[in-house]
Amino acid sequence: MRGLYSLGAFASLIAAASAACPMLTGEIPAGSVANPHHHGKRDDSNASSETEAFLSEFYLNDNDAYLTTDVGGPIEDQNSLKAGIRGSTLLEDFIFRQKIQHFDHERVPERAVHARGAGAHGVFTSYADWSNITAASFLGASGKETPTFVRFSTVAGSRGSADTARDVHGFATRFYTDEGNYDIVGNNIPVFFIQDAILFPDLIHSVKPQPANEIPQAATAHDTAYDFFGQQPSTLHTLFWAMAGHGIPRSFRHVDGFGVHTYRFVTDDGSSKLVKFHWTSLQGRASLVWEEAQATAGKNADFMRQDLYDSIEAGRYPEWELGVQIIEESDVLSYGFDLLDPTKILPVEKVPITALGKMQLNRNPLNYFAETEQVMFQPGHIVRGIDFTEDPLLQGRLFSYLDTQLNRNGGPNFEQIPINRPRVPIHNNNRDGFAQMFIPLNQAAYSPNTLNNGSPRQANETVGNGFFTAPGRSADGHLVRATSPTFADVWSQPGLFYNSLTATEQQFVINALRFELSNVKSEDVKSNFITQINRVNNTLATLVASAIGVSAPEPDSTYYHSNKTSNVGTFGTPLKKLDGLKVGVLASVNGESSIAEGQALAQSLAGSNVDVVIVAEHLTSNVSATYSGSDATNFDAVIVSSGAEGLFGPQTFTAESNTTLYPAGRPSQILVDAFRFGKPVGAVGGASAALSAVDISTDRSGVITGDSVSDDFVKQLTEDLATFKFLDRFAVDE
Ligand code: HDE
Repeated sequence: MRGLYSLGAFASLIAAASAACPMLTGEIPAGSVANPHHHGKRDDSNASSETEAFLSEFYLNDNDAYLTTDVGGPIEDQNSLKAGIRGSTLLEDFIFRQKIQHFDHERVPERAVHARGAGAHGVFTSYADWSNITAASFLGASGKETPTFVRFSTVAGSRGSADTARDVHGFATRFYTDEGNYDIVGNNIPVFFIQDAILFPDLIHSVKPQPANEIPQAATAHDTAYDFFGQQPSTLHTLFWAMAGHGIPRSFRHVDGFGVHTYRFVTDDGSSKLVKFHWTSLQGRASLVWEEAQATAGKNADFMRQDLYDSIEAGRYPEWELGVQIIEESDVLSYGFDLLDPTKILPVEKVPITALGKMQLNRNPLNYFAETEQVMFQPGHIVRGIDFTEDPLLQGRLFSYLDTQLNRNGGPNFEQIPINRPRVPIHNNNRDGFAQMFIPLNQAAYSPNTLNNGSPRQANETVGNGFFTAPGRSADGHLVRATSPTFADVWSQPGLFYNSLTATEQQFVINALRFELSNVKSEDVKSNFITQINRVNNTLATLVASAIGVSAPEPDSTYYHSNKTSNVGTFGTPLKKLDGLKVGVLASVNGESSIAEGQALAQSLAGSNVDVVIVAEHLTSNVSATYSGSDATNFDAVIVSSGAEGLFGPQTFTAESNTTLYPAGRPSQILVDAFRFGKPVGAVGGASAALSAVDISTDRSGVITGDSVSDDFVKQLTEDLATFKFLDRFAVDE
């Protein structure tokens, strides 16, 4: 029997929809729509073409078409129907009514959390046959490709909030495997704020804007958030990660991802192991600094979605390696904490990461709403070979995602939306509901049945591999409402994280907490929070307290230790790739070789996939940005080219040198801000006068000068871009 929910059924549906008016348009057959995004160096792997073939069934193309109503009637005039040329408009105008009505219903509820995000399609390739550790089919052969879709997000802000708000970042991945959809709904921080899902509404209510005035947007810097953090110290570990660079990444391409919970891998023969998932960015980790993130939010609220979109359009496909820490079931309590506790990391020194495969994101969505907004990730989307654990946070999530998605979609049929549909046929007895997209033919919609020859029947090894729960799992015990004593120590690991940061990164955490708490009004909330972080580290607590008018706390040393782990910061390790980084060349249309130097630099950096943006007073065929439209936040490094030096320094503020083309002092501001934000800066030839005009010493690290755009100059700039941030520009408390 043909798969009930096969593509064929959809093809005809879409053919009907896309032929705006066959009579008038001459028909647009389904599947004939060219993808306007065929360019770049997207690999033509099987999985990429599978995505193209699958999604193109649903494209709706308006090329060379006449307007119609939703039910297909041609529309020949776009004025509303009026009684007399000056009105009123008539209620009988169904064309008007339908158009306005559809518009009135365009919005669906945004996600309760993670409302702001950006997505992309990709391909996952397994490095090997991993059937020794999991029966998951997408990990079953070396080189096996599986289409994916990823959505990155912030958590607290609403859908229109700024990308660079300080926050945990979502990293949700869907694998369209040949045994159904599998989602890893993870974050860029490996731990979470709470240990029991029942506290999730409390956590989110506390970090969302204050109830009375809906202030502040996308920020934890307010009373309710710190009240909760101070009362619920399990939040501290995640909060510390968010206050460090992880809360303000340079881009989605520069974050790692984590499954957070411990999961299970199960083999065909039923043996299971515990695993923790890691996505490691092959671009490297990179972060903004706080002032830069704040400025970026104002200058370009779309900073991170733009970066992801542009990188993919340019064929610079970001990549991540998927790895797991593998732990014996019997070791669940062997590492000094409970692996079921999602507020803990398992240090890589204890269990290293085994790399399983690689994901490349290589295709932008063609319609934000249809794909990125309508993708519905669930921790419960699981496949054979992977299983849950008893982590009480995970258990609660298994309920929440489907539940909230029912609310967002008005019914259960959202799994039939193109971005959510598995790439395998669906057969079951689920029926009806709002917006059912199929026409089920089976008259015996129940099981067992004889009238449809027992179909659809249970999967087994001969007709399909069925999902199974790890046979070794068991559960018993008294019914209790309690937290396990193995979850009790919530202070040691924030300390482990903090100890493992460089001095400057520690200072960033201190400064971040000072900033956040200086926005808190309640003295009780401030001092309660200091009491909690004082259990982590007395120096940290004292330094934060000193800036917010709270007296220095006495040491509270029960949990103090000097243990460290590695690889938890965002600074200090050079980037692995420079793809998509931007160098701003501050030039002048009047400088003789100013623009030519920018072009030379562009040529030299093209091999590293670094973009050069030439900035000058006004646009020309060789100048792509103006001083009025530019800002240090647009660039990862800033170089002044020779002949532009006259635009820098105090003289910009004199009446003679003032110009209406850009705000007074803008070129200097870009240079100074780039330096303050820790970026490489430099000057060619006589433009070093620009550096001295703004008091930037050429002795400082990350300050590059040269007589010309020589090989040495380019080499230094390339190295400095990989260093990314020069931390000696930031003061540290002694
Ligand atoms: Fe989520 N989370 N979450 N979360 N979460 C949602 O589901 C929830 C948690 C994460 O790009 C919601 O469909 C509860 C941890 C991501 O579409 C909602 C708990 C982690 C996304 C929900 C958690 C996450 C969500 C809102 C505590 C990292 C966005 C819309 C038990 C491992 C996915 C939706 C996307 C979204 C509930 C905790 C990651 C309300 C109850 C831990 C990346 O169902």
